[in-house]
Amino acid sequence: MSGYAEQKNGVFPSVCSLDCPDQCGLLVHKQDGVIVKIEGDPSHPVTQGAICNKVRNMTARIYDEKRLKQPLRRTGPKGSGQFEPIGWEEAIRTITSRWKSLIAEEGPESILPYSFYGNMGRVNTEGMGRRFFNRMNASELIYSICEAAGTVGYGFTMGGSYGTDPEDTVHAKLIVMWGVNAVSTNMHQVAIAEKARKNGATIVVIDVHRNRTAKWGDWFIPVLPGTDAALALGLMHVLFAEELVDEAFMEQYTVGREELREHVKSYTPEHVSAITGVPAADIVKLARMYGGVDGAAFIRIGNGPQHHDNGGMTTRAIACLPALTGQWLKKGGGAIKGNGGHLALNQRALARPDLKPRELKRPRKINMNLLGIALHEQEKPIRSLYVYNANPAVVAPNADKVREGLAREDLFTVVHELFMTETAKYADIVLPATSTFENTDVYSSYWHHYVQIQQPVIPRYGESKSNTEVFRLLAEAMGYEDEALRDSDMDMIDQALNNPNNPNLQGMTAGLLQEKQFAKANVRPLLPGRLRTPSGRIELYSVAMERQGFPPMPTYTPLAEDGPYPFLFIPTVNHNFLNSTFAHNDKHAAMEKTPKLHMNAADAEGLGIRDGDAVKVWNGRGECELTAAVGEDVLPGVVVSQGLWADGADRKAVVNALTPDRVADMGQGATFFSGRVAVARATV
Ligand SMILES: Nc1nc2c(c(=O)[nH]1)N[C@H]1C(S)=C(S)[C@@H](COP(=O)(O)OP(=O)(O)OC[C@H]3O[C@@H](n4cnc5c(=O)[nH]c(N)nc54)[C@H](O)[C@@H]3O)O[C@H]1N2
Ligand SMILES: Nc1nc2c(c(=O)[nH]1)N[C@H]1C(S)=C(S)[C@@H](COP(=O)(O)OP(=O)(O)OC[C@H]3O[C@@H](n4cnc5c(=O)[nH]c(N)nc54)[C@H](O)[C@@H]3O)O[C@H]1N2
Ligand code: SF4
Ligand SMILES: [Mo]
Repeated sequence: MSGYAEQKNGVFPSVCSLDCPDQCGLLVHKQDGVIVKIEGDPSHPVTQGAICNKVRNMTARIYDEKRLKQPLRRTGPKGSGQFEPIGWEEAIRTITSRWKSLIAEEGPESILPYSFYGNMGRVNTEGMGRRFFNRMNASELIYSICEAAGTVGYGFTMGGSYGTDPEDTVHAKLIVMWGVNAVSTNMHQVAIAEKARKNGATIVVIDVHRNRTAKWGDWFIPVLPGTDAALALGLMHVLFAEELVDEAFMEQYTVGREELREHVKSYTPEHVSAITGVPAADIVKLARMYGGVDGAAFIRIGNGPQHHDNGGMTTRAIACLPALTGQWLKKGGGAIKGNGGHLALNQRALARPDLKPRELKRPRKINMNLLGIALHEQEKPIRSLYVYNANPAVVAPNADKVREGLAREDLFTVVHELFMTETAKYADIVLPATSTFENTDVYSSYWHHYVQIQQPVIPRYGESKSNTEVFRLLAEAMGYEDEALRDSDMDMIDQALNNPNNPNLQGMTAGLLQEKQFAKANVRPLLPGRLRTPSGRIELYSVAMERQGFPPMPTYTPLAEDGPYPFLFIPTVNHNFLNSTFAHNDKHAAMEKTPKLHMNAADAEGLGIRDGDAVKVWNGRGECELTAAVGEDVLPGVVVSQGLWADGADRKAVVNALTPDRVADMGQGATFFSGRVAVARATV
């Protein structure tokens, strides 16, 4: 091992573990055994020493006095946050004896693991935990809360999560930030775009909110929520009509161009303008810009288009644009929705689905977006929930339903956490988690092409343990004897990197990463070459979609009905938190000040709301109280909040109390941005 953790003083290489595309290389400065400073590693080729404000202030989180130090047992009502400390042995015994009787009485499906990427380390997210619950044959979770809809939609067009190498995008002459608040959520894409801008590139931002990214761009195009597929089709209409398409490229590398040419004829700029709220002249202008650019055009696709009822199809539609103008052969041209496919690790080796007992039938699958509904299931109730790397009471849709479920007396809940989150407050047993600076793990970005290693830089905090350590203890106490449940973290890193299905990782080993800290995967350009679509080409027309009951070509479908409320509600994430992470740290909360609701001045005036007023926001699912930010940053009829805050002592601030638990058109994805709300001044 590195031995960094034992050294009292020095500067040690590390990697940011947060669920952020940038996956920065870090340098951790230690004095007298504690971290005194975290900065960017200037030798990292993509992140180049720059890091965000969140992580520059990370020491405030690592050493926050509110961090959990020992296992706890609940003493008060669920949700009250009253606990008493217990020892690890007792905690593990309590959990496993409960599980043993549940398995005997109701079967392993009565137990549900719930996790996400609070820590992006592959071994701690996709390794031992998955192995353990596979061995148990517990209910399976469908990991759909983030980018599932768009991943499926983009995949129909492009064959998987494969996009442009972001390092190449410095050569682009047109950069479109499409429903991505990159200044806050992908700052190095912004840094690269800044360099491209110095070389003459224009930056266009398509969003529902004049946010930091919109203000930074050259041209902001406000669009009505959930209408981007229509906008993409309108652009295609103009590209075909004005012969701005690259026929030779389409002929060689796509299927369905003639069908698409015919199909988009009805999406005239006037028709699309009526749907999207974008003036027809702007649709024509953008299409001419995109089709006429002298050089490469690059589109960064964010969560905006995909966290909607129609998110899969919308992403699929946007993903067709680069093919129409032959961008995939230009250095820096194309698109990034997610680049996870390029760096795919050996998932099977990590999760070991083969550990499932053969004699048992495959367990049910539960969509994490429907946790609230699942916890209310009567017939085969979930009796135990094990939560790690996630905070569903705040981040999951229809959060009040989730919290009602968590409050069930007959649900045995274990939460492994660094902080007393809203979710942890409902636990029967809370286990303290290490921070990733205390762990060994491997990281592969879903945006850039580097793989990195994390070696412990500080000793464990209090009695905390990493996810993998806890699962090894649980496995032992359950009496599971499989060798795979005893593998070390380094063993799992080796197994994960050895992926015969991904030639890009050839030569990538734990040893190499220990020596170099990071290494670039050997990713070749997508074209020329065969894509992983059924035809091997970019699919403008998709037979696979047709077979699955979707329209085979990109199509605009309006959002679902969502009750008689006047505003479309877009609850996005914020600058100083990472989803709900940091919401519990006073320093980060203070940087963000207060949870706001952005609304149009005309709407505010009609309701007698002034800037800075406390407002109540509600619908049939729940309510919360935010501070009005009145102006011209959103279109009339739209309200936007930023940040996944916890409830305060005196006000409700969990925006997901309002969000729909419908699933998107594809991938059973989340529809956080397709809900409707009413707004009024809060009475004081
Ligand atoms: N600072 C910070 N960074 C983060 C995160 C964080 O919480 N904070 N979260 C991380 C995670 S897990 C992820 S997945 C990524 C997400 O990063 P982004 O993709 O940037 O996600 P959001 O900030 O939700 O941005 C979605 C944007 O889409 C806009 N939008 C909403 N609806 C629509 C629409 O219908 N059309 C269009 N065109 N725009 C729309 C919103 O106004 C918002 O600006 O960021 C990661 N990085
Ligand atoms: N309204 C609305 N809701 C959203 C979104 C949105 O844009 N709007 N975004 C959605 C998206 S894109 C995502 S990805 C999800 C994110 O959902 P989550 O992944 O649940 O997000 P976080 O709030 O970051 O919670 C992660 C938790 O894991 C804990 N943690 C960190 N490291 C470790 C570890 O090593 N071990 C253990 N046991 N715990 C650890 C952290 O302390 C934190 O409390 O939220 C979704 N929810
Ligand atoms: S949160 Fe993102 S930008 Fe900030 S340090 Fe981590 S990887 Fe870099
Ligand atoms: Mo996400």
